[in-house]
Amino acid sequence: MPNSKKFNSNLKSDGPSRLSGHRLRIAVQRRGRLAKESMGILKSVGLDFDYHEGRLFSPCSNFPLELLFLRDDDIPEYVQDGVADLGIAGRNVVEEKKAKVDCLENLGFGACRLEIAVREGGAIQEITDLEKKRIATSHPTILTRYLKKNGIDSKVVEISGSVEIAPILNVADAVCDLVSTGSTLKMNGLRPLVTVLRSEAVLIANSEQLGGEEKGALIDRLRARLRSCLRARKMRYLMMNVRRSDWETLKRILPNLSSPTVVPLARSGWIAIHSAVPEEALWNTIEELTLSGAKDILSVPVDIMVP
Ligand code: PRT
Ligand code: ZN
Repeated sequence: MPNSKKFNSNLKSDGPSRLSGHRLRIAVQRRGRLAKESMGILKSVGLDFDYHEGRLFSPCSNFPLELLFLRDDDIPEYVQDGVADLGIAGRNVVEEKKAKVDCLENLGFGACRLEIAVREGGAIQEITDLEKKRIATSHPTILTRYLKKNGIDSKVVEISGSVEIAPILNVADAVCDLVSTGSTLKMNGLRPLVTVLRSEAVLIANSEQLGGEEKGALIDRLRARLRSCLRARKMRYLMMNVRRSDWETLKRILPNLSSPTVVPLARSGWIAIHSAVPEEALWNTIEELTLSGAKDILSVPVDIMVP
């Protein structure tokens, strides 16, 4: 990720009224796999806007920003050309379009892999077997770059959709397509051979195109909100009651990245502990805490985490 220093971080007089003449435009997918979550993440950072099918723009009522609804393939170029200041698109599309944009944040949704896949039980067993073979893909730029880097001389067959049926139609010997669950490959008698790219939705911007400090300050504000929400999504807030005498042992179980809050209880010799823990470690932590004497454990989701 490029760093944010290209943008102005000075927020000392950043009130929306002072910046009322400046409005950001963010391009998001109109409909498709990223549309709902793109709008969802913007709502989760407190932005209020309406979305109606068929609408091109939607203004935000409580932040100087408007949404521009596009096909995902067009988003990187529109951001590159300054039609939009920001965009949300799959990393695969950003790289495929070779857009001159900065990826500001990984957004934690739209995860998939661009995989080269081959016929189950077929002659192609390893990457070197792809030499002189035809590979169908809707990502010719990324595939060509990958083949060149690995010194493999294959023929790239560009296809715009339903890449997975190319081997059945004998249009290609292998495919290079996006995979999330893997069931489409399986249904078409294909198996993944190698991962060419890992992708997820990313927030993009073109810092060269941004005019003035004000837009930079608005982008900084939006990024800070997004980071607070993305950080929070990975955490849970744990509350529990413990004997004061058990606290030294229990302290070691709670991850040191969060400093726990200790509150005295009316019940003599007992304290309440509150602590944020990573969601991935939640159950192991709860089990360890229980074994070490913690009682009345509650876990609640966290919406926002500002360090
Ligand atoms: O209309 P528009 O041009 O805006 O949308 P689109 O139809 O071109 O794209 P869309 O909405 O299908 O995908 C948008 C983005 O979602 C992609 O660019 C990826 O970044 C991301 N994404 C995440 C995926 C998948 N997962 C995915 N599984 N995009 C496509 N697929 C397809 C894949 O091509 C294959 O056909 O799903 C199938 C495989 O899925 P599994 O679950 O069977 O493996
Ligand atoms: Zn598309």
